[in-house]
Amino acid sequence: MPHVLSQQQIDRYHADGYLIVEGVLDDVMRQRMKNVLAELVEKSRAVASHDDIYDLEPGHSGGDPRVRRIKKPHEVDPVFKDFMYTPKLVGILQDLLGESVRLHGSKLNLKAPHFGSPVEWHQDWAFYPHTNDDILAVGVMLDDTTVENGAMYVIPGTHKGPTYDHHGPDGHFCGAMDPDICGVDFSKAVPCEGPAGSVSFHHVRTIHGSAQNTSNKSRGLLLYEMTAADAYPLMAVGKTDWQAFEQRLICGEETIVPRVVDTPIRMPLPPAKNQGSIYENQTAGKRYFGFVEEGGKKTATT
Ligand SMILES: O=C(O)CCC(=O)C(=O)O
Repeated sequence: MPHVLSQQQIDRYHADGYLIVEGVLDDVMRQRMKNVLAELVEKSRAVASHDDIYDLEPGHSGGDPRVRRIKKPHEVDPVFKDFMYTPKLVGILQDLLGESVRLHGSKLNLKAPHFGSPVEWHQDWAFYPHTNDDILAVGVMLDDTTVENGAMYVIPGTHKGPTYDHHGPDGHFCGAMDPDICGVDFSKAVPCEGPAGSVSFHHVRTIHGSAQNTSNKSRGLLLYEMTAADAYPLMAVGKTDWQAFEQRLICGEETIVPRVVDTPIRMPLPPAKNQGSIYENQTAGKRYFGFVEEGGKKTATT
């Protein structure tokens, strides 16, 4: 018996490679998150360049703080950790991934009104291949989310297709598909819209991306990458910090027996020249969502 979802929702996730569920994050916890976020943006005034917590938009300054991403929010404030263990979320994860689930990583992408950066088309699988692909990203909508304020788009069914090349012209990984040569029909993309508190779940192989925020409303998307506990990361072979790995078990049983499934894999190697975040990685690739020059710096736009 499923824990939270209906069998129809579970079947739809497996058929389309994504699912949106409303009302997973309650308003009290969401407000706590928004308050923490406002404080973090305020504190970023003292930060001049990307660091372990902040990924900054081009044009960021002490007088005009522009934060693009909070890195590893579950390590930055307990509210982002607490949410991972809320019964409704855990039940949905078990319905989609099986009884034992591990956190791979987290991030909080902010899209401020008017300038919030786009994210180019990609598959998360290209960044972190594992021994099996029972892996998904949880996208928690901290604001009412629409196309206008930069909703993430997914292309249904692409989780059953190939793993695309995410390398740039120089042969290095760049974390983005080349929109001109990949042959994907981007007109099939659908936006993950929903009222604040809704959560999208997209399969690790589903192609997705998002445009610039052109509205006057902010869009916060809190992302958790969750894996079946028996999916082992290929890039970490031989250098797994076991204690940290074990501590990321969200529910169920630990295992040291990886389940190995034949899936299309490309390693993200040689590594991206521009390190730090997907935004930095993608500056080396071609754009679908575009670029403008602002204050002598390149920034992305639709
Ligand atoms: O923030 C978004 O709209 C997309 C995020 C994403 O795909 C990523 O950070 O990998």
